[in-house]
Amino acid sequence: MKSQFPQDFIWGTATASYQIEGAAEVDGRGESIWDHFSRMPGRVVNGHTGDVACDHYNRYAEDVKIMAELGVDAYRFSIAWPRIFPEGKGKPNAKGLDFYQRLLDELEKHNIRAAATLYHWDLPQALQDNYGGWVNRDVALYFRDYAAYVLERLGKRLFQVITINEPWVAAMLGYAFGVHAPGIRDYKAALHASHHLLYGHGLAVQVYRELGLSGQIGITLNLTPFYPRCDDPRDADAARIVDGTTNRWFLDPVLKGRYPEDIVEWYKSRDMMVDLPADDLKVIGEKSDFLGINYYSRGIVGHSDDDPRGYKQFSPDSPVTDMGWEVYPTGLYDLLTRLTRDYGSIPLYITENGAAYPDVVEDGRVHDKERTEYLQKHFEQAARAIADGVPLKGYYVWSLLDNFEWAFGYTKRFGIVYVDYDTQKRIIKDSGLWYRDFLKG
Ligand code: IFM
Repeated sequence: MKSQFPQDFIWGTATASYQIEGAAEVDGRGESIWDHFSRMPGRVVNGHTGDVACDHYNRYAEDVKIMAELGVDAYRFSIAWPRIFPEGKGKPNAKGLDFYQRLLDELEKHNIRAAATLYHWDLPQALQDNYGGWVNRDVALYFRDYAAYVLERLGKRLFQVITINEPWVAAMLGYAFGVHAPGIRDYKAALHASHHLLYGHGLAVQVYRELGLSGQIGITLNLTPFYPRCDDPRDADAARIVDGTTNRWFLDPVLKGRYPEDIVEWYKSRDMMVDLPADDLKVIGEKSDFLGINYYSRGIVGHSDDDPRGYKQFSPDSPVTDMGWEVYPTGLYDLLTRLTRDYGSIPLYITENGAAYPDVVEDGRVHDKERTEYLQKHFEQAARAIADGVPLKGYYVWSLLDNFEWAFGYTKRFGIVYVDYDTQKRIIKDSGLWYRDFLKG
């Protein structure tokens, strides 16, 4: 199947700083909103925190060696803002940056290309305490300064830079629904946050251009295709709204320089719209080199007279992963072809795709047949999309390691490498061995 992908296709794995690094108080790292949130009783399952996680901060060389054994071309990781600026701004912490230099040395030793995400949700707590976090426009400016500091020093070593990971999740789960850090429940605040995250993205793209860096920069969005429950036009309308608030609210400003008019009207009709400076859209729409897509599943939407939003999501009868997310590989094909149809030929990267299953170790092995099947079927749909003309350039499996799955703590395992959290021993799961063999062609 590998031969169905172009020769120069990039195959990789992905992780994020707070989910794997641990070493929360080492070498001058400041507190992040996730350190703070995970200590609040009842916010994370079992009170788990990222204090130790996979201890990747100390074991990064071993983890890079595993990637080399797998044979990946690239590694997508994220840089922890509070390691670089413990207070979010002001005085940088050289030791924090040194860690990423060491990681890059190791990757280069093994010929693995580096793709760095600048923001994967670990906002310095000081920016939450003193400014209200992403609700405040100034935080986007501090993000620009942090991005400039990192890109000036590491930019040449990164073949790909992802500005912000999943602004919908950061804004909505963090500021509207309160299930992620910082745990706020205020929809209007979340709309402001979404705008400032996008503004921060645009500012980072500008910095990248000013520095004359020759790699690629773009944003990663969590994109979910939504399908109407049946052919009732009211269901189609419901699916349009959910697609609009979740997908187009982020795609349109980045790729077309404007918010989707139907959704602006929908928010206005519900008195939920906020003032968003129109001038910012010029910055948000700065030309990106690629679009990163995190795809896990689809949604089924129908109209509802009982729900105040006027719609409801419905569960399918098909198999789901340990997250309760339907396994729906065709959705990836639908999504990729739709993006090319609606947004033109911008190069696409799947920056995350994978599945959580309740893995067990048997005789030193992890027989995660379902995860292997999940990956295989999604790869097939990606190949199908390429054959139909989609400019898909790379694919990062989420995740290299089992890790801290946010509000679910360590109870959900997404890795193609198993982590025994008591001993920190790593075991390449059968899915990882399958991926290795696939990469060998
Ligand atoms: O673990 C997360 C990741 O941090 C962002 N995208 C979705 C993954 C699975 O929930």
